[in-house]
Amino acid sequence: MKAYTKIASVLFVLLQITAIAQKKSAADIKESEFYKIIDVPIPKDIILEVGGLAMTDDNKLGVSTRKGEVWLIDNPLSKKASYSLYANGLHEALGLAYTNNGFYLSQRGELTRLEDKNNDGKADVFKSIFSWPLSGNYHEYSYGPKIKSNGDLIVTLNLSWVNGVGGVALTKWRGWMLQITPEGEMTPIATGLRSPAGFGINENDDLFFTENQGDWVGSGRLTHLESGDFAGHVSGLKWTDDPKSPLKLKIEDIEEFSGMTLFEYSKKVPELKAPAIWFPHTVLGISTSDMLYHKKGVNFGPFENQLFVGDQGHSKIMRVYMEKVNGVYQGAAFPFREGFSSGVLRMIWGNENNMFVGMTSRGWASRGRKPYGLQRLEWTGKTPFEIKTMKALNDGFLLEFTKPVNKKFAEDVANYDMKSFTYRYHRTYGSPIEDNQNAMIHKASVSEDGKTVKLMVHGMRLGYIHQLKAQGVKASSGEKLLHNAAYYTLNEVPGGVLNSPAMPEMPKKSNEIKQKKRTIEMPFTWTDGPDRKITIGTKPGMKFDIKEITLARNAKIELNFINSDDMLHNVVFAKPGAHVPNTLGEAALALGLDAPKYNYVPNSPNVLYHTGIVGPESSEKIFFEVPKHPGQYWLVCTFPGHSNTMKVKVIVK
Ligand SMILES: [Cu+2]
Repeated sequence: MKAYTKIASVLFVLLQITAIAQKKSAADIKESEFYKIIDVPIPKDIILEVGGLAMTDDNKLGVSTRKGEVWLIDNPLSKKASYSLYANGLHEALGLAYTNNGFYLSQRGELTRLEDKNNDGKADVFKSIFSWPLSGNYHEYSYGPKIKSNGDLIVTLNLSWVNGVGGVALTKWRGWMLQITPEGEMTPIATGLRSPAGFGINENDDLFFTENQGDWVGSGRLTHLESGDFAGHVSGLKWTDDPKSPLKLKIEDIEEFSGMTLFEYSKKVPELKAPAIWFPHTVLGISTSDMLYHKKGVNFGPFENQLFVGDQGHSKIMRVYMEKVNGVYQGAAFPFREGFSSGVLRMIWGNENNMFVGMTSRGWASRGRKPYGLQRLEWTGKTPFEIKTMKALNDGFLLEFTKPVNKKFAEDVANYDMKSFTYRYHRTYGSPIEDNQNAMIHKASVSEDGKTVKLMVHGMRLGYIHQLKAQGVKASSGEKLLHNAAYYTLNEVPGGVLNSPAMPEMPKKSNEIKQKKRTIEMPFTWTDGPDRKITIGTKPGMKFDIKEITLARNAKIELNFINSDDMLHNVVFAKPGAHVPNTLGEAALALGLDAPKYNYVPNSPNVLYHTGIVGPESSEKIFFEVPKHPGQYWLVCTFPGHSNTMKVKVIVK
């Protein structure tokens, strides 16, 4: 996960907390009526950078940490929750599971079983179940285990990261999901994984993992993995010549720039698995993490059998409804709950129907500004008015609501809006939104009981994400939808034949939009060239490599922005004002699906000049004239989530 690509700068973040009181968003306030976030107290001397969570059979909450400790929390629901150290000296424990054999956890280089034989509350057995080689590369995170119904243990291994190259598999089985018996027999299951911090198993023993945007990964996504599957990142294919590998596909079998989407390419390469769910980048999170099934019997509201997916950068949890159509998993992702105190990494069901949420920001400034945290989410007993499920039909979608709808509003097609779009499959980091097209809701009909609405849609497209906005739909009581957006990934339709008329061919608009405040060629009026050339780079932890710069008023500047980081960034020269950087960051987020088209730069009078969005290991030069009025201006990155740490004071004299 992205957070782990950054070196912890905990102290820096701590300083920030004192400076910035956490602001509650409007969504957070509305959501809290239905789902309450409650702190689990953490003693001051414990740095609980949560890596894994597991409930024991005597209702203690086990927490493993990046620092290599395992804590047992007694009475985790009470204000008097008490902590005891169960184990320490472990190597970065980013996953934890509990069985009647004790705890299992992943360390960087092995799957380990812990047991407390003499019952003194501390582990005395540290048994290595299976180990894998390490190169020493900082990015070799190991996650899990999750446990299959037969007791086998599943782990996932993050790719190494090499600057200038991207995700690589420096050692055996990096980029893979492995199945390991409690006796230590290992079977490789699937590859193509890049940063598989989140994965899970449903009640049918089906395996899924979540992925973050990155090289070969256009946006966050959830993929169903079966033996022999290839999920898209080529580097793990390095190990397919091992006799144990269930697939033979090679790195060179995949074109680096085919111009295709992953869905299209998967029709060409049978091993390649298209995701069941896409999470549009910055719209539904930026770094998907853990997944948790709403299992039967948990008293947590109307979403039984659905899936919750965490997001680290946005400190929130999304909700997913999945269905199997023609044997293929697909479905819809919805916003669910935001406002957690740090980056959401782990979720687990506790006793008494609480969801525990374990967090760490790792200096990768998550929206929740604390460096780490442990909270729980509690259903208040009130049912929100939500789109509960969204199912694909061959000519539209079937929506089920949590409460009966007002028929008049729900049958008015003007109260809906639909678009479809996709991402490109290529070795580059991320992908812009491709081929965004309007669809048309042709007819909306409400069921007798008012709980379902059938939408007939023109312009549905296989392999595309369908964004539904149901902004005008109200409950029969007049209540508005808590969240009116849904994102359905359409891989298949029932019966196999799509029966949705195509939209009339629109004149193809170029994806490139000319932005007046971005000048990438030296103006021809600068006959003597720039007065000054400056270079700005990036540092780990979402920072620029300078904190302050002084510029002469009216000077002609050539600014070279070199992004040596592994994320996307831009540079925006902004007007004075303490709140300007964060205001611009929020305005960029509000651009939604259009953000990439505008380089994540909002249309605001506070923006004076800017670069395009610059990928990892890339650069861009821009040319501008320093304003004539002296003052303290800004250079800020407006990519969502970055403006808080990525800013430079510009003193104009
Ligand atoms: Cu940035």
